[in-house]
Amino acid sequence: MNALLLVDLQNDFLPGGALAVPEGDQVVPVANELMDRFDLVIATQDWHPAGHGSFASQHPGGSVGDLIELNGLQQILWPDHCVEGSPGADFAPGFLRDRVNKVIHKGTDAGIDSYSALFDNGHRKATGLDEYLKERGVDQLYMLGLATDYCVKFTALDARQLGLQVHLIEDGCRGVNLSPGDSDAALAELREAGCRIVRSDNVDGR
Ligand code: VGL
Ligand code: ZN
Repeated sequence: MNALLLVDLQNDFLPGGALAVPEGDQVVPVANELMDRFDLVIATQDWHPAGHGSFASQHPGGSVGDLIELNGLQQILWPDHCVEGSPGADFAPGFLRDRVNKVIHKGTDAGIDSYSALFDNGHRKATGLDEYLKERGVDQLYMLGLATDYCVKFTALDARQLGLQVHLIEDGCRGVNLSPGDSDAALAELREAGCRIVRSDNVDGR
């Protein structure tokens, strides 16, 4: 069974958003076009309570990009972004959300971040996506979204760990690139982990 997973196509990750991913808007048409080719489409939303521990604003003297320790885990500090229910957390304009079968929220616990759509950064809690995929017999996970070097990467690695075949749709992903080359490094790491890197025009979901 194939599924298409669309990662964090949200306003705050688009150019002009709170945590803008360069060219992030360009992946929305790729997502829209692909949804018709799949029987099962899942979309994730980064969904933080106000005052989330990953926000630089919560750490006196902390700046965006700083590395801190948050409840025993290394944490990069981010601008306030994707606060649950806020406009920044909404799906991107033009995204055909009616074609989405299931929405998964992640990062909902203020004390721990969750780049992956499957487990938080400490692998302490599951989001429920693992069970959802298992119940439906999904073994082939096609993925795209934002950002290549964070949420896309860690979701793909977790999916591989669960034994899923992962097909990463390269032209449907864009990265933050806090350091230049982060996205390319992420793709190399994913290839190493056994993910197949594909282009959207070669994807046949059925
Ligand atoms: C993301 C940083 C913080 C992402 C989410 O969606 O890649 N990155 N929160
Ligand atoms: Zn976040």
